[in-house]
Amino acid sequence: MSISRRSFLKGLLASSGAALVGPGLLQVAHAATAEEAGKWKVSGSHWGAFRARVYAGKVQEIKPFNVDKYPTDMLNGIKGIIYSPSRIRYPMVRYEWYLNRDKSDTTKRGDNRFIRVTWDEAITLFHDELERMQTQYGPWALHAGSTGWRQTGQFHACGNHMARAIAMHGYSVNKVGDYSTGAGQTIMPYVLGTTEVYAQGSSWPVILKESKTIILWADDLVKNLQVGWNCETHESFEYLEQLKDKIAKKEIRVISIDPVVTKTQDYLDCEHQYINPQTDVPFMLAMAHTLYKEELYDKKFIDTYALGFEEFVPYLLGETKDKVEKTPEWASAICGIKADDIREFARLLVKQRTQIMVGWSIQRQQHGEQPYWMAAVLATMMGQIGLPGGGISYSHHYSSVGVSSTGAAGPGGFPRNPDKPDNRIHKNQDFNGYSSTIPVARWVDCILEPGKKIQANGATITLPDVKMMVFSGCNPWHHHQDRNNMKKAFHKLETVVSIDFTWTATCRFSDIVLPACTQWERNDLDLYGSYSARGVIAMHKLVDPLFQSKTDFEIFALLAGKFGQQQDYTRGKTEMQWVEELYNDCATANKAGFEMPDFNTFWKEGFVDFGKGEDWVRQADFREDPEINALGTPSGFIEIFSRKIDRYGYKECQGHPMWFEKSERSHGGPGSDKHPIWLQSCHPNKRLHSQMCDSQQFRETYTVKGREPIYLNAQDAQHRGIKSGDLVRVFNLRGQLLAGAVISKNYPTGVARIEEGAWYAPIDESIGSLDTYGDPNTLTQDIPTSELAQATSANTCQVEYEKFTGKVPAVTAFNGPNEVA
Ligand SMILES: Nc1nc2c(c(=O)[nH]1)N[C@H]1C(S)=C(S)[C@@H](COP(=O)(O)OP(=O)(O)OC[C@H]3O[C@@H](n4cnc5c(=O)[nH]c(N)nc54)[C@H](O)[C@@H]3O)O[C@H]1N2
Ligand SMILES: Nc1nc2c(c(=O)[nH]1)N[C@H]1C(S)=C(S)[C@@H](COP(=O)(O)OP(=O)(O)OC[C@H]3O[C@@H](n4cnc5c(=O)[nH]c(N)nc54)[C@H](O)[C@@H]3O)O[C@H]1N2
Ligand SMILES: [Mo]
Repeated sequence: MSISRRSFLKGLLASSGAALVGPGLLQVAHAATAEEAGKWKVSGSHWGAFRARVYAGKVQEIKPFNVDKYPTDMLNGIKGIIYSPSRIRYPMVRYEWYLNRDKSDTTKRGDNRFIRVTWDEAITLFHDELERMQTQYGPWALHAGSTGWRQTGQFHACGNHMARAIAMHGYSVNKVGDYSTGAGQTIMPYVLGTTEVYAQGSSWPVILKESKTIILWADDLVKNLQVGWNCETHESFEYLEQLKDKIAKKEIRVISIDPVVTKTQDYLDCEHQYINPQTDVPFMLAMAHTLYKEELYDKKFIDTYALGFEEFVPYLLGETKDKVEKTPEWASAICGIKADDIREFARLLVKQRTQIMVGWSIQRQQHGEQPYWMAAVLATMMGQIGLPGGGISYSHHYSSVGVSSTGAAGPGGFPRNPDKPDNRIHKNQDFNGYSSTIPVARWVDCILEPGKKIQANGATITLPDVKMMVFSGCNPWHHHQDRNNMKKAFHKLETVVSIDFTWTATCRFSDIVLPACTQWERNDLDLYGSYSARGVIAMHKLVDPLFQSKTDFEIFALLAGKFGQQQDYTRGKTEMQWVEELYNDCATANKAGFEMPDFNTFWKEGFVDFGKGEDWVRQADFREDPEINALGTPSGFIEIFSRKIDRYGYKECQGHPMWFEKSERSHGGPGSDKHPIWLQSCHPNKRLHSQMCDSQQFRETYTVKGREPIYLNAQDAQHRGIKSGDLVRVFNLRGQLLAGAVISKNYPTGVARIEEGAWYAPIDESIGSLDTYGDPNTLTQDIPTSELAQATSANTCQVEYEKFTGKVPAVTAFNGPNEVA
């Protein structure tokens, strides 16, 4: 957290009033009629906070939480998660592995043949394998670090449970970064001084009041604000509604720069600037060129607040590097926007107060660092950074960013680290010359190319020889790229352990699978409103853990028990004692600004609401005094040129933003002769990644012939003899899948979308096997953004598709393991 943000929060705390406890929920409970038999309980999820009616030991009905005035229809998918046919019922072990352990035939991994074992045997096997890694190899052989979108709830945050238990046993390989913003969070500290992607943005009321133009750059707010990191209450949608109104009244112009007509554009009824995929940098460079040539840029702002413009301009003018002048004519041929339109757009940016909002998808492509850096340079030339309603943000589509924060502290979580690090069972910290920390998206490379040296953010990383992986709260057989490459890697792994509540493809490719329970089968608490810190919500256990599932807390306590440290792991406390303690700690932290009721009152009422925060303008303090409120960059100023990055000497991320051609690109780019269609794998409209894909009835509201939809352009489809509702085979040299055609006017020629998170469903475990449901990562490539971030490049992906005419295979994703008796 930057200093300015911290002092902002402090200010808020000092001026805020008392918290209120709402009576609404109890009234609802008392009002329950006979037809509504049962008890209303409060809980939540990434899709929204809610109340659930529980009767006869079953969740019967779900209604949005009081505060949530814009609930999403994904609440209709919740019951289907709890009662999914894919639920993991018992601890299971891969049959072939059960017989032969680390000598097992790993090419059979993924054949989905499993045998049921008792909890005690499963935990013993898990523990034995951890022991074997530490004694036979060393800490470099174990990677248990990959984390993802674990369910809401601070105490049960499953990554913490795994991390703590594993660390109490010994050291292991760690990771940095994440799949969401790997490139953005690495480049932006060099440029604007914070990750930007996880920073609170200017408040919506300020933007609505002051902005005359809003640029949505690859930014689908309406789709992506449906989910939040904490229990979401969708406060942003109130402002989106006001924005829609202002657009209709022509008070604000909103332009969406996107190859696709987004859900946001449809909702707001705003303008669209089409752009060829992956070519935002040429468009930005040409606008910078126009501002420079026409002397429309803010020289004074650059002089006062930025460094390195002199190093950048010669590149713009074609005097250095590629020796190409970045004229609108040059850019037009790449990005597909007419040169005159580029000039007009540039003039518009500086004509009046303009707020740029950048989404994250364009940094999830090869050289994803560049559009982020270049957008900051453009915003610097515009000179509006730090002004109300002006400047640039990289986070307004995420977790209620832009809803002003109350400044209240949220509840803490279960501790990730051991209380007594010296008590580790295995104290060996010798990584055998390998690096102990890797960039998160490079773990498959470790398995395939151990010992290889790569560059990452100024360091040299030696990829460790990983032999065992443990996954909890993440689904790498959804989130990682290039399934067939992953199969090759998994042939080399000795042991894979998965802890999940649903039988994902990751479980299918594991050796030991442990059934966790869902968040609705345990007691917890969480923040609601994410960045707004709107309140604290109780997450009442709705039903007991189904089948033999257990909470992650219980599972890892059992593991710690195997090495005699259960008491240290739990600190001798039960679930409810932990929940109460986290609540009380939170109340203490908020004492100065918000009075919170005692725990029992909170638990009975179900929530504590902190009210609304005060409006705020991002970077206003820096604008006011760049010396006192210096940015977190090496120089304290905006860095158009980064000496530090320049000194790394990287090829694909140099001292200032540049255009690099992609390894694959549509509209005449590399690879488009054989595979002309750009496949984007955006975030799902009706899921959170792979979560909820197993919610059967809800899934059936969007599938086509039981398959994941592929959204297609009409001309492209017609050209291939395809109609909406047809099954299509989508393929490239990396893989093939079946999907159901949905022709949509929102998609331009050369562009198709399959939403990420569709469950991987291969016919069998062989390499190249047809995916019967439609996971886009069957087709994506596993290459880094650059030597700087080493982040995922999922959106650099070309494919071809055809009508599927063969014998239609059944979908293999959702029926759990084939149990060997
Ligand atoms: N092609 C392509 N790939 C992408 C992306 C893309 O845009 N395109 N986006 C990337 C991004 S941004 C992200 S964030 C990742 C997301 O990748 P992940 O975070 O791995 O995706 P999820 O589907 O949310 O997987 C979470 C898993 O954890 C399990 N789980 C949830 N809660 C618990 C719990 O309490 N205990 C246990 N034991 N398990 C639990 C769920 O059942 C689920 O299987 O995907 C990345 N992959
Ligand atoms: N409903 C829902 N919401 C979510 C999530 C979810 O799974 N479901 N996941 C959450 C998470 S973990 C994350 S990381 C965020 C992801 O947030 P983002 O990464 O921002 O979201 P995406 O949906 O992948 O892409 C946003 C837009 O970028 C456009 N786009 C893609 N490539 C290009 C390009 O080359 N140029 C231009 N100009 N536009 C391009 C797409 O067409 C799309 O409209 O969303 C969060 N919100
Ligand atoms: Mo993400």
